[in-house]
Amino acid sequence: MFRLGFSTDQLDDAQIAALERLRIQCSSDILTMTSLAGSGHPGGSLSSLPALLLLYANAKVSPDEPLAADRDRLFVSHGHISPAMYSVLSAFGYCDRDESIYSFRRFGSQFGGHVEMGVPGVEWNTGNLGQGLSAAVGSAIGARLAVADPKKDLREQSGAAWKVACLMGDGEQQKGQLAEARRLTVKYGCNNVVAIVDWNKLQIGGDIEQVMPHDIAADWAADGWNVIEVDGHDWNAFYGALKAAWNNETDAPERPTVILARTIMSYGIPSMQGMAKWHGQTLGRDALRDALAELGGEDRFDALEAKRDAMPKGELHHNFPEVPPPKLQIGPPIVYGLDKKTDCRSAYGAVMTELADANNAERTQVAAFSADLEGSVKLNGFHASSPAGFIEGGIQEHNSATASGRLSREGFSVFFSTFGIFGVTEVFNQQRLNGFNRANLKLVCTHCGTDVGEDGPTHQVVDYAGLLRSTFDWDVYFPADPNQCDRVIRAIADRPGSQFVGMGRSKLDAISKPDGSGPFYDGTVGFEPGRADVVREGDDGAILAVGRVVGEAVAAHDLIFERTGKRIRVVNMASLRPYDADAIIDAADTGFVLTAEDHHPDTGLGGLTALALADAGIATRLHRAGIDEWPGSGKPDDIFAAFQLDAEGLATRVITALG
Ligand SMILES: Cc1ncc(C[n+]2csc(CCOP(=O)(O)OP(=O)(O)O)c2C)c(N)n1
Repeated sequence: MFRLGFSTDQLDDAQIAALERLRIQCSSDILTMTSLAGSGHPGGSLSSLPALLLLYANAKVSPDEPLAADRDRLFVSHGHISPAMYSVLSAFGYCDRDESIYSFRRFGSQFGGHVEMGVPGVEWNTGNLGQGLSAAVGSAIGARLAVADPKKDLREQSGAAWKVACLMGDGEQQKGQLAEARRLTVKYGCNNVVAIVDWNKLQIGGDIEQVMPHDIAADWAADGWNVIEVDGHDWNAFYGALKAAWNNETDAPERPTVILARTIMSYGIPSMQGMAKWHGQTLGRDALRDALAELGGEDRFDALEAKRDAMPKGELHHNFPEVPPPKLQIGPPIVYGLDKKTDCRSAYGAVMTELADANNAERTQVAAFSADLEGSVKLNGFHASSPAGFIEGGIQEHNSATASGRLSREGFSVFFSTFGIFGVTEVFNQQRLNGFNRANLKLVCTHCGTDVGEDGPTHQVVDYAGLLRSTFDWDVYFPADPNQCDRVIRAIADRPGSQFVGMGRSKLDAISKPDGSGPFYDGTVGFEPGRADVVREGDDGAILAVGRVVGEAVAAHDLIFERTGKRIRVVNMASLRPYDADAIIDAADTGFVLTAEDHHPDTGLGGLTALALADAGIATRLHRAGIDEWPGSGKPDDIFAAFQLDAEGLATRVITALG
């Protein structure tokens, strides 16, 4: 396998000839696979090839151990250049060359339309432009944390366990998330990052200056990066720039470096060069023959077409490698008594401080991102105990979502906390892709629902549980009180997968046992995803409640009994995914079900309950209480009363419904 490893200052003729041979092989593969698929992106793939070839020839990566802990991490952000990525990975021995060509974009193949981790050597699934650098900086922070003194702020330290590269498109530079990522990279001293822009001056719509005028070099420089411009088709010049950036042999070695590689779209095929239409258009059979002749490449279309046609019918699989979080010291629960109210976020903060104390003394294992809301999300204790592990990402939630998601695939337990409106709805696509990337992120959001103080509808997120439940990956939990919050956080701290925990801002009473002898969630009751808890027994009807409304439902249970003598079951549905279908079906046996939530009832617990009952073929009386129109500014208690979600309102709903 061809290898340089930055071992020479200058490439000699033999090395350049070897790189040229690889370029022609990969260019042929790019043209052939896109023609066979009848779709894909040849233009940017061809211009991005030199960067990819130099990266795989020099970085510390190996097909023998694609996930080696100390490998360099190579990210491709403009995921549409998957043909280039697959051709280079096959040339370097990561995957089967023929299969990458004939099965490209076929259902059931791991060689997906955009860069995907089913192919060994791919670090992160990309395709939605502008996110790759955020993943790269997440990885780079992991490399810094791996060698950092946990008791000192990362910014006061240097060193990194691995290098990170991120290759991007030039049209892609228009995305704002890139600026967020640039700033975080500089803030945390990640000079272990090398960014490369494939500066072919074209994007789908034509000239990048026509689509969106933008001084790319000035932007990177303004955010504190070293900027090197280079001819991306001059092997020695590009190699020299990459080596200088990689080894921090620049005038400002403490800074990360971006290489703006001037390239030509569809490089190597004169009849296609410099034409935007080849961004996403493929060649027919005859045109392919001509293009391969121009390139000097081998024409293998017919043989591979036969293999493509002989492929068995594909099966759905996303066989992405899992990288679980570390096993942690979790510690015993903190039990909150009935004598005083506590907000769930303070309970969260208390567990986080304990996790930091127990796990981050020698080296950082738990990290937490904030978005300029450290005090509000109660991460101050964690920050004080674990200065290195606390990452303040600023008001840059898109970047923080992706960066924290990626960091969670680097062997750390990673939390990201902000208000629900900013952690989910603001950045839904980033969270969706964290799920698709098999991240292990713990997204713990405070100020959920209408429980945000008096901030009003812009901040009252009542439409987010359904968003997360509509993905295929996210688990969704809403603790009912500070005790359950403590148990939930402990349960997920070292659990793999994407997990969301939502809570409000207010102080709450601990849910009591039915006889009032102590908290329902005492030290003996842990949290199990997918398990609902009957907190009050009853067979005259049932309230299924979630989050802060559970306490109101418990109080409603007493009011209803006092007024009618009826016993209404109250079920805490804290886990909305996975969810407890049996608890819902059992509740229907009572003949009347009221769902109650601080959320849009169509897309939260109410909708879920309707589906669960319909799936089970059960007809029952179902009422759904929730926030069923834009709420408004006001005290959470007043809003609850207005939407009949307080104890009185729930009791009235039930008594009226039961006649
Ligand atoms: C966030 C996002 N918006 C739009 C697209 C659709 N899209 C795919 S490629 C592309 C143009 C990218 O241009 P550039 O980065 O210059 O890549 P090149 O044309 O050089 O391959 C667009 C708009 C996308 N993938 N992601």
